[in-house]
Amino acid sequence: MLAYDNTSRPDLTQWSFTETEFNPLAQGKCESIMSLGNGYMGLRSATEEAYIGQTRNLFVNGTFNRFDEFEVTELPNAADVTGMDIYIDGERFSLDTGKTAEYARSLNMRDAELTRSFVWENRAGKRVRFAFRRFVSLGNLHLIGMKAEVTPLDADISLRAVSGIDAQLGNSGSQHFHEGEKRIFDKTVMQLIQTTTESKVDFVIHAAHRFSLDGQPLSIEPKMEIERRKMAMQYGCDIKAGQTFELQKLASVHTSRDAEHATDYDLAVMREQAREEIRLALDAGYDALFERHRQAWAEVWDKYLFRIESKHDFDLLALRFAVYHLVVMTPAHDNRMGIGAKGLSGEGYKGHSFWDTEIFILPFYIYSGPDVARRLLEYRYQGLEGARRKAKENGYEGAMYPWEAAWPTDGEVTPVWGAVDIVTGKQTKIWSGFIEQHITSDIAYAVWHYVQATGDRDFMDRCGYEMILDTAKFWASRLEWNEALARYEINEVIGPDEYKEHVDNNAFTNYMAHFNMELAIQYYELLRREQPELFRRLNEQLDLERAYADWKQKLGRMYLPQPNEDGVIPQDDTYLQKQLIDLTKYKAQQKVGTLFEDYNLDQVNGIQVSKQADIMMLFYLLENRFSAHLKHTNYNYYEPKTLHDSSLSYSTHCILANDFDDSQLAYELFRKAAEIDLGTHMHSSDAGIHSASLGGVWQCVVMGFAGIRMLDGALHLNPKLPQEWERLTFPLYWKSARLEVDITHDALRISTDANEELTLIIRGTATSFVNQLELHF
Ligand code: IFM
Repeated sequence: MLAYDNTSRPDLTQWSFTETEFNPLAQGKCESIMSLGNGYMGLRSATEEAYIGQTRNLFVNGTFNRFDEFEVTELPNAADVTGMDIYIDGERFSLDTGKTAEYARSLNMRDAELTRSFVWENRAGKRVRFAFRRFVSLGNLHLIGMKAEVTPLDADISLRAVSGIDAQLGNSGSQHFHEGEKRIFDKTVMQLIQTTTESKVDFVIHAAHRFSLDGQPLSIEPKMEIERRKMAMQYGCDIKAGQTFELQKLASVHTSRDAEHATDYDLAVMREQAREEIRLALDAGYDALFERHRQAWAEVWDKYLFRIESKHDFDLLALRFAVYHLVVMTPAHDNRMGIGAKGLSGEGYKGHSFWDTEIFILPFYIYSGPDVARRLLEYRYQGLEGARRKAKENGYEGAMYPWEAAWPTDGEVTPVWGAVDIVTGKQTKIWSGFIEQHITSDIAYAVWHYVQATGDRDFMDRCGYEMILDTAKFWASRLEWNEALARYEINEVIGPDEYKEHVDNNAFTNYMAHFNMELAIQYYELLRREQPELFRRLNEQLDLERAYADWKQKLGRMYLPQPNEDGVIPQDDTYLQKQLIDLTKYKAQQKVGTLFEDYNLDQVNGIQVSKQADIMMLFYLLENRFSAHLKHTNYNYYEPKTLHDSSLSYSTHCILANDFDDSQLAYELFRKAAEIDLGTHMHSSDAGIHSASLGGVWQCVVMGFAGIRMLDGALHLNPKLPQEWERLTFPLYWKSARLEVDITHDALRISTDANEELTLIIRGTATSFVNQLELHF
């Protein structure tokens, strides 16, 4: 059970949510949605004591390893430092036994701290209050702080705690680490050094404890244990009724992938520095370390300062939840890393990056933290090497970005085999890595979007032109000439709607490829005219003059699907001829994917049913190429056939519903998007949170209800608050000026420190101002 209000901490209203009952059968939910992290590492919030059904995960961004040649590379699950077994009078504490009262596990997003407390009664009837706290530091990216307080309420107890570093875990059975080296220093500091088996990334993990009784420091002689892939310390203490015993555990993680070791790496130096760091952390203690972390988060919330005044407290909570996880999952510290489709909160999608980043998450950073947006695009720039290799291997030119990406130079890492085919009993083949190709133009689009909004010419010169020009080269080589129809086509693809495989002329793919080439033509001409030296260099590198002639020749003859007599744009060549079935049951489903309980993917391919926004995504990204009427007609055709089985679907539909002035529907769709992880479905997040959908929640608010859009290089605002809301305020970066936007039903106020005149298009009218703008509707 989840509660969204916080009665015991009114200061945390709309900042925290709580699990009010421990459910051993639904541990994945809170492990994921309450996961902690700092972009460097992500820690799933599994309980200290072990239960069947839990998943203990600690991922360090960028540390990909390939188990063997039959699997693709993935983020290895590092050794667990959070496990702790507590024995009361010899009985192992577990919520599976005895009685539990006053249970609450909360994520305080303001301070990024996980807390858990309850009163547990053991078999002998002794009641003990437990309180756990935990954070993954934003002040020091390598540090994890934990604290456990144990207070016997009505009788003395004897306590034993076993706590250590456990590397006996893996990723669903795959073990990514060599056994490694273990040592305990001064009966205090545990040190584990392990190396990944294929990528040879060294991990140095430390953990150490300190204790107090009723606030007085306590020294306890431990019993030490070292076993295979595991080490632990055992501590014992007698506690009188009413006394509080506190155990603090500080842990740290360093790897040879860390940016500071990129050029000058020496394991001996790293382990010594890390050991010194944990010693200092132990001296400082949880509270002091937490204070530094809390201040770092206060700066985050200052930077992304937004407010929603709504009839429903849930709405602001949901936006904060989205931003909390976006910060936790994003490697803002290192441009060699991307964002995983599940962030760093679970094994799902193996830590790989998809178009989720560029199309769903990047807009949040473009408009609220452009420095981070640039780093994410630099990651893709470094990925050009793998993208060029993929193009070559497939017989194309230029850069063909991988559908799933890991370390920048890895190239394509999409696995080949997936879920069971209910008809054949075999595994279903995952075709995305071969034929879901729109990612290439999605990345080019993102570069263009970023530079239009920020005006970052330096990024364009260093990376952006090359990315757009080389991706356009890929598309030109990818086009197929249809002699009978005298046009260029793109056949045999998967579009955004993954329920349609091996289709010809997916509208989204064709239009976006066309956009990519069109952009390349414009940039080619601009560079040639205005930056001859850069042009010369890129021309030499990419053979641009030949490519330009090719683009010019092909662009005008490219097939862009047009509306039929009913005004419906065919999603692909055959979609509109496929079978229509009654989808009522699946539209009303309580969990995603129920269609596959009745059909296999081959059969689904033959039905007019969609997984997610496809043409709708096209309307959103290239919105001024289509009329409002056409968009609405197509929405009415495709939405009833869309099961929103991908978490990427609701937010796009929400934004379009807003554009159609259906603000009630838009609000309902916003809620659905927000509830994918934060809602009460107890299994939707088992494999990790849904990164794209969290970016989508932010987009529902800013691109949807505030109506922000970048069109033809201008910033448009078309605010339409839902009836439930009174007010919306948020920061917005536009061409390096920071704006504070404040929207109510009858007014729009914008303020900025930039002393230059700004021109924005507000509800269709160009409006200029310096510093302040106030408009009443
Ligand atoms: O990128 C998405 C895709 O659109 C739908 N399936 C899941 C992927 C990762 O989130």
